[in-house]
Amino acid sequence: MLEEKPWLMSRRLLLKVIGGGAAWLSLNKLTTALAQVSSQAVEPLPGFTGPEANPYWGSVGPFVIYPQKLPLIQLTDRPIQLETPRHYFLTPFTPNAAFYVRWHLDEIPNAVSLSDWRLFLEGNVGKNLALSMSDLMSQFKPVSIAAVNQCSGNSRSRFQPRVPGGQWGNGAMGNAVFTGVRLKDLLESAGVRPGSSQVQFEGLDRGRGPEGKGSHSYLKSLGLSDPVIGETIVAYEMNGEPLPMLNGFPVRLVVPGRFATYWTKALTWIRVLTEPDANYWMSKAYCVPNTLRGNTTPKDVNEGKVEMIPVGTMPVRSFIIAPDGSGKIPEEMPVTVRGIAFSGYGSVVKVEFSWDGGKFWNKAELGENYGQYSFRTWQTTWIPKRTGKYILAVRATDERGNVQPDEGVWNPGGYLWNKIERQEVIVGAAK
Ligand SMILES: Nc1nc2c(c(=O)[nH]1)N[C@H]1C(S)=C(S)[C@@H](COP(=O)(O)O)O[C@H]1N2
Ligand SMILES: [Mo]
Repeated sequence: MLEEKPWLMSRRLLLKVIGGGAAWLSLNKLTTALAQVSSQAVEPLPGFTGPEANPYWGSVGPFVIYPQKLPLIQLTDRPIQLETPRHYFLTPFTPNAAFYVRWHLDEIPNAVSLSDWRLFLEGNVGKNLALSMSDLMSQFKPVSIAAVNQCSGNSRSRFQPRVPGGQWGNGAMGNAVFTGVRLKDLLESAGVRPGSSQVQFEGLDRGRGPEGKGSHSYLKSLGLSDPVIGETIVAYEMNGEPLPMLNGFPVRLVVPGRFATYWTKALTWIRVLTEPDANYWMSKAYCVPNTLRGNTTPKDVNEGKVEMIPVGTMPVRSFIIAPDGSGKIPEEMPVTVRGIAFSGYGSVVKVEFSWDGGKFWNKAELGENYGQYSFRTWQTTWIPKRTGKYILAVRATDERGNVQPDEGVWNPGGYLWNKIERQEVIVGAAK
């Protein structure tokens, strides 16, 4: 009598369940494929937690799924910090579901009932306002603007020596069309009284904040004489849809050209102040050295030589999105090199591409201009003539003549990185 082998049993059972040899064949293949997947999965993720700067385009972390979101790279879960993977930057607008997420406090709104919610205007105003969403949408003229939202700490993992804070790769940025009402119109409606200096913004999030810093809510302010006040909007739509909860539903501030620290999410209080705002988030966090490019050294910081000022406008940057170095490029094959560029100081007017690490530069073709605060796509065709390793590089110039430098910066907050980006690629024999 044949000895029953457990695997034969299960095979017979499976045949019975699935019914037929063809199914067995595909099941067999599937088992092989699964075995390959699991053997891949046991390989550890690459890391960058040593003294060296992160060499990868993005941050390194697990992919996680949060409500209304595609899988994004997790930096921390309390507070939530999620980075957008590189390939979402092939298009000028970043899908809402792929848009990066950054909060500072852990009690964030999970739901907001629009029947109860109001936007309050208070402080040194002629008349306090409590506006419902329908007031906002019906009493004020809607405006739309394409604008880049970038965290001041985007690319912080490049800093040498390393600095504390979320170790972002390049994906703490995104571009969207925001629709809402002008901050100026709201302020006019409430009536800003004489003697006012700044406007403060507060969202619904609460929490302990950094240990011992006494910062129960995230408060940011803009100077009333700052020209950006005229361009700032209170947005209730992002890419034609309500804002995702994690990106600030029901409304958020959009401060074109400025770093996202001012783009208050779940905005609920707009407060006109008579004194400059000295709260933790203005005077301690998000400050940069008052030097060229916000650059300094650990030594100067330690010796107390550095004057710190709130971070402001985003310097010019550009990125190579494809090719991403993950595959070998065949020799002599035309490659479309693609990416994005932006600057908080004005439209990007030139993007240059180099395939020799930055010795020779050639102008790339610019994509459509969606306004000076938007991502601008660029592309160029490159035909690698020889096999081997190449270092691709990209450099953008804005209308004010700002060009990306080939030096990094260093400051204790890990802000304002805008060094020329490089991408290594391998070109192999075509056959
Ligand atoms: N209410 C509130 N708004 C906030 C923050 C916050 O912690 N709370 N963080 C700011 C910072 S520093 C960043 S980088 C952006 C992130 O915007 P996003 O999550 O929509 O990408 O939100 C800004 N607005
Ligand atoms: Mo940020």
